[in-house]
Amino acid sequence: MKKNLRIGLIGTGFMGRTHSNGYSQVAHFFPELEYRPVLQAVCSRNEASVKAFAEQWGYAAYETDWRALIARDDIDAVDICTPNDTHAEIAIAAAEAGKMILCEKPLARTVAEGQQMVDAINKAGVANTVWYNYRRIPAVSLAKQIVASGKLGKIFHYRANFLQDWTINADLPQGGAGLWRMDVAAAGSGVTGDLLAHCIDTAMWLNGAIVDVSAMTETFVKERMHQLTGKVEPVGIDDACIFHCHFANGSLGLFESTRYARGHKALYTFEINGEHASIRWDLHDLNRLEYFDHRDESIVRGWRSIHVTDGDQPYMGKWWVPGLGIGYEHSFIHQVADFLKSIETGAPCHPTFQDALETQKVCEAVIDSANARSWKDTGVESFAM
Ligand code: SOE
Repeated sequence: MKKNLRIGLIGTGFMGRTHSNGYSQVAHFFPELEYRPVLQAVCSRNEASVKAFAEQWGYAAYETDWRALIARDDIDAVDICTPNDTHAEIAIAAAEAGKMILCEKPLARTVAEGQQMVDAINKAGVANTVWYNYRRIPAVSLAKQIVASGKLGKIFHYRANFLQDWTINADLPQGGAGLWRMDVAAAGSGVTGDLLAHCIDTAMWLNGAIVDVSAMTETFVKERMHQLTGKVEPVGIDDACIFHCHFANGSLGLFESTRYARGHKALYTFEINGEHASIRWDLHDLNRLEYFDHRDESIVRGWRSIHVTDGDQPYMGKWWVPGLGIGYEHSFIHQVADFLKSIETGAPCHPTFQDALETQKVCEAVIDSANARSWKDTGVESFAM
């Protein structure tokens, strides 16, 4: 007999859909799990749209006030898919109500907010996770296995990019529904919290703590019309950010993110160079992991492209047959599966709020470094790998 995990989802945008799909699919592909998510209630301020969302995805009920959703005693886990400025308030209230919490990335706008969230979940002792979903793309999980096996040897370099081009138009307004990522009050930062946070989470998971950073940021369009006030207002987010850093293991890191790279929609790539071998990955070809091993016989030595679709590679035994790929949405299904498993075993589901707070510390040090034009220590002492 399966146990139900009754989900209360807050926020019905892009992420609300990816998570709902995760809950809907997980039992089909991970039938062995003891817990099964139940789409109990969804919440969003606009009644017509939340009602339509509930019908479309099969939620049993809907609310238009998140406090009402948290107050329901038929909800076990609260999933926060709202803009960043609401994460702390909702998460703290959910923890006080004894709910498990799944929170969209980044954890918060600032380290101070994130720390309050960590304190709240620690006090309540509730299960928690943050949706840094890219870890759970099978090729990225395979990269983790390869690094952990020591095949790369001593690591020298970690390099990552996350490039987009959707904000180049100077007439694009800032703020409000769909565009809150452009408003520093709602988002906390621009590409640093939205995109580099993903790269930092993956990087620290694969290569350990980032100890200090030197960054530069740029805001290419200085003023934009604010959708909520109707006025032209200064833009406070970073449109682009480049930083370099030291990892605790002695390797050097180089990171770049922008929303002004014409032609790139969501190009997340990373490369790791070690003493013996290197690996690289590209979100646009997400089923593949590139691997180069200097120890190969010289006449056949070269970059090999591993199609990560075999049953003995991470997560792939759950899907089709070898050779057939999966997509972006599967990373969320995998995170739901891992969260359900963690409830079963009592082990944490990484990245936890604490892990995401460490990522937040790096993001904040990056912004501080760019503003001060100087190196900043991150304060990250260790990272759960
Ligand atoms: C922004 O465009 C965005 O949707 C991020 O918010 C997501 O976290 C990233 O995965 C894709 O891009």
